[in-house]
Amino acid sequence: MVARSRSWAVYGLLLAALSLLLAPLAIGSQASSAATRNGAQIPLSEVSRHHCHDGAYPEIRCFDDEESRDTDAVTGVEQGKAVGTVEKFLAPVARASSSYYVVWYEHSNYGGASYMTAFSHSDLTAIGWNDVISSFKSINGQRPKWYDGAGYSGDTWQWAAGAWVSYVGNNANDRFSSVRNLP
Ligand SMILES: [Ca+2]
Repeated sequence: MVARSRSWAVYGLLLAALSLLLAPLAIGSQASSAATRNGAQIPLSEVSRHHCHDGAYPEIRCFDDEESRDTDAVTGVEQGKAVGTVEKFLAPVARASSSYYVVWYEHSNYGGASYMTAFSHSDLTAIGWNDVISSFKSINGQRPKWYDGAGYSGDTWQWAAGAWVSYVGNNANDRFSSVRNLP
C-alpha cells in the first residue's frame, strides 16, 4: 500500500513536470508570434533588447550575442517556414523559398541589440523596434525598403542591394517604423 501511494506520487510529479514543459510549447504554437530568449519565453516588447531572428516564425528566437543568434538562425531552425542563409557561412543552406534579407541594429556601426528577419514588418512597434534602428546589413543580396510610418507609409529610404549601412544618417536615424524586402 505504501509502495503504491508512492508510485502515484511519482506519477503526479511527472504529470506536473510534463505540463510545465508543454505549456510554453502550446503558447508558442499559436498563430500569433511569441518570443523566447535562450529558450525561455519573454514578452514581444523585449525582443529589441537582444539578438533575435524570426526564421522559426511564429516563434521569435532571441540570444545574448550575435554569434549564438546566427548559428541558431541557420542550423537550429528545423521546422521554421523561412530557413535562410547568412553570408559568413560558406556552405549556405537553401531549403525554403524565402530567406533572411536584413539584420538591423540598435546603434550605428552594427552595435547594440540586433534582429535578423525573413519577413515584412508592417509595424515594428509590435516587437519593440519602432524608431530605434541606426544601422543594418542587407544579406543574401537582398534590398530592404524602410518606411517612416507603420503600414509602409510616409517617407521611405532604400540603399543598394546587399548594402551594409553602418549609419543610416541623421535624417533616417531612429525613424524606421516598417520594412519589407523590395529588390
Ligand atoms: Ca518612424
